[in-house]
Amino acid sequence: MPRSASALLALGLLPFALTACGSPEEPTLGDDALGEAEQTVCTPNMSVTFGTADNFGGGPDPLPYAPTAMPEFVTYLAANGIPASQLKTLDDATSNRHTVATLRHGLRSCFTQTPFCTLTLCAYSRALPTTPQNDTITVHDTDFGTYSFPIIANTAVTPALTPTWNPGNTAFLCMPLPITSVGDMLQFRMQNESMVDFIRINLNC
Ligand SMILES: [Ca+2]
Ligand SMILES: [Ca+2]
Repeated sequence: MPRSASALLALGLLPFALTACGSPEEPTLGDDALGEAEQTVCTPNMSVTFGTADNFGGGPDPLPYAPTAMPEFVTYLAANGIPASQLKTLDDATSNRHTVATLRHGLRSCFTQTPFCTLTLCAYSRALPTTPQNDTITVHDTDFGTYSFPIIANTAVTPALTPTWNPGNTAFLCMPLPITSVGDMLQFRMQNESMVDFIRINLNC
């Protein structure tokens, strides 16, 4: 029997906002990221927000595993040359650190029409000194109990997601995810001279 979002909520596995969404293009800097599920059934257009849309100001945002990510992913990164000392969480303006977040999106039971549904990940981000121009966003898949972290998306911020990415630039960076490769969770990593206010995953069917 597929786990419903309400069942996951009862288990405490949805510590974020779950709302129907409109256009995925614009951030909504409102009160929709306060950690309460407002919708518990699958609809054609849904979004899940991680962190608080507070214009980079209110950190640390409430995220599971902040200020890093789930321990198995932190261990994986360390084994691949990125020690925990180089990681940071949302709203952290420290340069030369990797923003990481574990995204327990709770949407998997809604992937009923794949590949007709599309999944998009957006990060409201700001470029920091000194060389953000070469920064990238990498997304790893993770299933409960199977802690391997295959990369399912890896995109340079510029020019793929925005034409320019110079210190002080702010943008809502959106990238498609290969929905058939997405399991229970995702691991987000943005390196290394950028900061992230909040992350949003949009499901459109
Ligand atoms: Ca950089
Ligand atoms: Ca924030």
